[in-house]
Amino acid sequence: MAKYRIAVIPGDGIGKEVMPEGIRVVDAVAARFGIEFTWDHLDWSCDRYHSAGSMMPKDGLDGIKGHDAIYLGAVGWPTVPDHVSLWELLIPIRRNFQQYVNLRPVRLFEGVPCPLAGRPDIDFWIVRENNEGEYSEIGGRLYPGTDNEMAIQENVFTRRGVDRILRYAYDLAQSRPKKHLTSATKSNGIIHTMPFWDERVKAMSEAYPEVRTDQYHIDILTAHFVRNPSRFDVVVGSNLFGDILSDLGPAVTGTIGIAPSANINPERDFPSMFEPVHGSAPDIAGKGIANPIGQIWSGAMMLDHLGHKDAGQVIVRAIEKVLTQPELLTPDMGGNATTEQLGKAIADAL
Ligand code: GGG
Repeated sequence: MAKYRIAVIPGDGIGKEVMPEGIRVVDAVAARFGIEFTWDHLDWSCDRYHSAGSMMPKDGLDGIKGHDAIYLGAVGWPTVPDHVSLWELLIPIRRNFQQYVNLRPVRLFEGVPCPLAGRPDIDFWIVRENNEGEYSEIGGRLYPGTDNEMAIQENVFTRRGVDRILRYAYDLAQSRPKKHLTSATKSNGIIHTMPFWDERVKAMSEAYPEVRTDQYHIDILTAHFVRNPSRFDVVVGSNLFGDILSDLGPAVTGTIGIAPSANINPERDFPSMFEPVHGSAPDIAGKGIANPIGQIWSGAMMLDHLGHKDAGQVIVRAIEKVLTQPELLTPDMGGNATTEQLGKAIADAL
């Protein structure tokens, strides 16, 4: 029997509500496929920040580096500055474990109310660079409290970092029927890092002659996401652009609540991490109405990563089935179901 030890970080807000549903569904499919999961629950969160002074213990990463994967809910709460909660928890995990690929599927499911006319066929992947770029600690504040006060933030784009995310995105595009890659840029305004990004895209494209490459400035690209999302196949972007696009993509499919993500360490020398795209949603936290599908689908991506593609696909098919039943939709999809009702329905539909 395949056995896996998973570090579970429910985190904050609705992360604590959707995580039990993710575990319920993964455990249910695991039982069918003869897989055993041991879930090690960690209290790393803003609550811990208040009680113990930090989001996670100092030696926290050492404690989980031998786990097979990390299953995370959501991070952030209004009582802790967002840059503190992110830089003390999510970003150290992504960086120390070299999870440099953030893979985020965007799909319109039957049954989910879509704001776009004609319900276009939407089924593409966003590949977000996850370790460098605009998410950089290089910079500082000068002359605080004076009229000359300034904040400086450096972007970091390395050839190694850019090439490895482009290679991942091109490999993915090459494996898909449409073989189409779109690069997000802004080289007209950001005159050092973005022309460099574009140059590396051009160089990488030469190694993938079958893949059709195009590129758009991020501003018009967001417009195309809204006006014509079915044109996309694989979209690759820097850390910030990928983050923005991967909220916008699911939003045009009706709800960000269903969107999953995988923070992947492709070399597999450290655990990868699986988390919904959404955050802790303080506005609905505690009400039991959060959509658990982003968490559950992230569990399917975890199974896929661990080598159980079939088990992951069974979960996705159960999600497809349940979404066609209006009485099982949570409020973000226009229904009245609770987090638990939807999670249980997916487990029953496996
Ligand atoms: N489940 C994802 C989550 O909690 N995200 C919080 C957030 O602000 N993430 C920013 C990022 O992914 O860079």
